[in-house]
Amino acid sequence: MVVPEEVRRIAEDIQTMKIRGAGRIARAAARALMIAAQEYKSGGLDEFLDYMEQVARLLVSTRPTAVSLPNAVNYVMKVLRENKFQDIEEARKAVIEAAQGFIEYSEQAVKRIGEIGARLIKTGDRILTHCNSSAVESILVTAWRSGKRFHVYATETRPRFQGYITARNLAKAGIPVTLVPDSAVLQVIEAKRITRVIVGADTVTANGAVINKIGTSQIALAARLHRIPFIVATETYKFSPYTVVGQPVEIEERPPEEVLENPPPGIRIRNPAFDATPPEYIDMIVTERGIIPPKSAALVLWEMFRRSPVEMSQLRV
Ligand code: RUB
Repeated sequence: MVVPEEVRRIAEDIQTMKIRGAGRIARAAARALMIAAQEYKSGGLDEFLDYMEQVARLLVSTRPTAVSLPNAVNYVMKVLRENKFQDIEEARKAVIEAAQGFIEYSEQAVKRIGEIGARLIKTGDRILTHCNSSAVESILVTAWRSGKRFHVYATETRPRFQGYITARNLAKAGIPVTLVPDSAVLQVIEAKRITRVIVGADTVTANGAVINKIGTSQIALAARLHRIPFIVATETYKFSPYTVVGQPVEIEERPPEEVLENPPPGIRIRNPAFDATPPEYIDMIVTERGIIPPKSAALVLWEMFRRSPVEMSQLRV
């Protein structure tokens, strides 16, 4: 079965991080499934279902950490797995509707997080953020447009420098922003008297830990040291059903060349792309369904999936 060129390209773009950020990855995967369904030509219904499963596996294999990817894929594939269809046209239509539904929900969720999270921002705030999160940007831009005035400190976020994207986007929106090296975080928190930290998430576990860009947990420690609120902004499809029975989240290890192109002989390089911040260091999680304490993550998962913990953990990846 031939996977359409455009679908292969989306998978490759996720892998190579041309498409990046957990929300965008999820929407791109939903779109890829939609394109795959639209482009399918030959064969019968059973072949179509096999082919869609193959595309689903290809998409999920691109990056391992953000649960938004399998959650989005499973959301769309659920309609195929749980319904009986008369013919391919009916099945194709169901996939397209589910994918569009997911994308629309996701875009609305980011907007809603902006509205809910903006209420937490006050004029005079000095806010630190890490990496590039569309949920965080949504909060900052919404707050700014509502007339609140504040300053943002964005970390560079080595080795891929996603902080530059954040700084550029905020500057474009007219928000005063200062770019700082990752290693300057504690100094900046002290010297600039940072008032709150806001970061995004790739995965939220059932016990309320947040997996986000490497370096996030150090910033959480620094925030705790100075008693500064540490806020996470995330859509609920980044909550992981696989973690309800304690399944660990795989931390993506990226190529060493991202850290150093030509390391001198005898030097090994590690390049973990994410880390876990324990719930004790997180003050609140802003979702499209409201603000929750990290300890309520399991309740959100129950509301989303309505399955027993074991069933949830056995959902297809
Ligand atoms: C991106 C990252 C972002 C989250 C949330 O990592 O860690 O903080 O994905 O982003 P990478 P969003 O650049 O490796 O994908 O709020 O846009 O989903």
